[in-house]
Amino acid sequence: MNRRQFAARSIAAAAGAALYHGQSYAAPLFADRTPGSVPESLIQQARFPEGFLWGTATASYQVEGAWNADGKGESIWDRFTHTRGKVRGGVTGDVACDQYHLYSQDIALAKRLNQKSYRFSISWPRIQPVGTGAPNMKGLDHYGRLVDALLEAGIRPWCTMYHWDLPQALEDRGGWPNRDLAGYFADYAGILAKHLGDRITVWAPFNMPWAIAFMGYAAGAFPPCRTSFSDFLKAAHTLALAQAEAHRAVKAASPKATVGSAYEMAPAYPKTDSDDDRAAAARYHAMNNVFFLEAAMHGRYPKAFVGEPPYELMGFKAGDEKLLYAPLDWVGFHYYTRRIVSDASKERFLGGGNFSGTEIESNAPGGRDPYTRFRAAMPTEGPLTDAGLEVWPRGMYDLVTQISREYNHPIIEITESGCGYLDGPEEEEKGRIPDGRRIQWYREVLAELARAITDGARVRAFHAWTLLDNFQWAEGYTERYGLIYTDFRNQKRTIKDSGFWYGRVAASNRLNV
Ligand code: IFM
Repeated sequence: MNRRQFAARSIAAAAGAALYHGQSYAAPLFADRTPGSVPESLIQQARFPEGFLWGTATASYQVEGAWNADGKGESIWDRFTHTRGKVRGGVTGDVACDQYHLYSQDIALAKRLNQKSYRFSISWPRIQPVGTGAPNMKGLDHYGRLVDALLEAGIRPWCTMYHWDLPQALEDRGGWPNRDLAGYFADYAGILAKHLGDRITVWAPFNMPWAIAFMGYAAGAFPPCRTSFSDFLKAAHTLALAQAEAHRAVKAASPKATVGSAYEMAPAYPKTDSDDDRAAAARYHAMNNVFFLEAAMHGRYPKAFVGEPPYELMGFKAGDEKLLYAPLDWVGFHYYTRRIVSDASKERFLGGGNFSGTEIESNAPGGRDPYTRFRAAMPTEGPLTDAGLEVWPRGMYDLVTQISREYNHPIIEITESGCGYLDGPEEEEKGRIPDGRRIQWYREVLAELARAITDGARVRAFHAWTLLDNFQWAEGYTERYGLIYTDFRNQKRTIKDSGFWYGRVAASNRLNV
């Protein structure tokens, strides 16, 4: 696997929950790694509560296009995709799904599929072209129209304030390792809440903050492509501060606001039953899953590091614990796949790996980075999707029940979950898209979610990733996660079989449809 494939797999699989009860792990989970599917009876019996919010998720850079329209500034993803050799096929998100112009049509499609929630992100450089200063009213008006159209369609607007498209001007000022960005981000969040907070009540500051910090500043796989572990730590701390500052800014500007999250998470299982591997899996859970959740809920970082957190390197100042504290109203996280984690703390750390293999950390002596010291591999016992992720439905149950347990049964929203399969229109089917593998993926993962709800998890929403095939970051247009097929030559949308199926699920709260 090359560096790019690693990056693509990592963003979807980026994280893992070490499965333990209190201090000791649930050994049966390790023993129970039988590949294979969920019993059909579980799928047939699955029921979701009345009022459950079925939705889809998207992200500004992946769908909007219109990269320089109406006063928008340059983002780091514009700069990255405009640099030769960065994206598979040399493509860009300049047009993507052109949703900036076609949003009414896409919302009509979501309504046709009985959707009740739409998670979208706002592009910071549309609102503040250089990341600071007075808002660009044309950008705000665009999102105002989008939100109005959603409300008109009976769909809840769900806003991610940042899904990776940092204004390039702020990267030029040091990017996320620069602590000042926490304040700039809070200003931006306040602007959004002031102008849109009368209609949006559900907000999350960041999509996948760990990936922002690690993939951008340590792995160098995403813009700004830096490879400095201390920059990664600093970026992580700024993001945690920014999350809390934005939370306060949104609440101050909009009394109706509720603030949660859109964290990447995946259950992590220790590779062996050894104490070392169990401890490594716990560090993985702390770093990749709950680092920002713990910061918000308790004003502290979890035990992600071998030894004490490297506070100095992170730029942690006295009193920061108070700034980090901003308890979430509900907890949002993604589920795609799982991780198998092993300890690397007894080896000499030799520099972070070569970015080949299933995981950077799999072939890096000493682990993924000098501080967390674990390897996390993506197993291949289950079948793989076309996008290369292992299908492991049981992980949804394990993850949801673990977070419920650890955080005192919060309200949970699944902010993303989905699979990349390349099925397209079939001529002999008159253009129909029979993507049965995607339907089966959702049937099984959702059956496991229903089981977690039956067992007491307070899950109120599920957002499929994604409404329509879109720009898949460094993989360009070579992966398709949509319930709707996008023909990028002419922007024609075709609902896949999975889209029709998901629409029936949304109408009936059951999976045997
Ligand atoms: O497309 C991405 C999305 O932007 C973030 N989560 C994972 C998805 C699939 O890789």
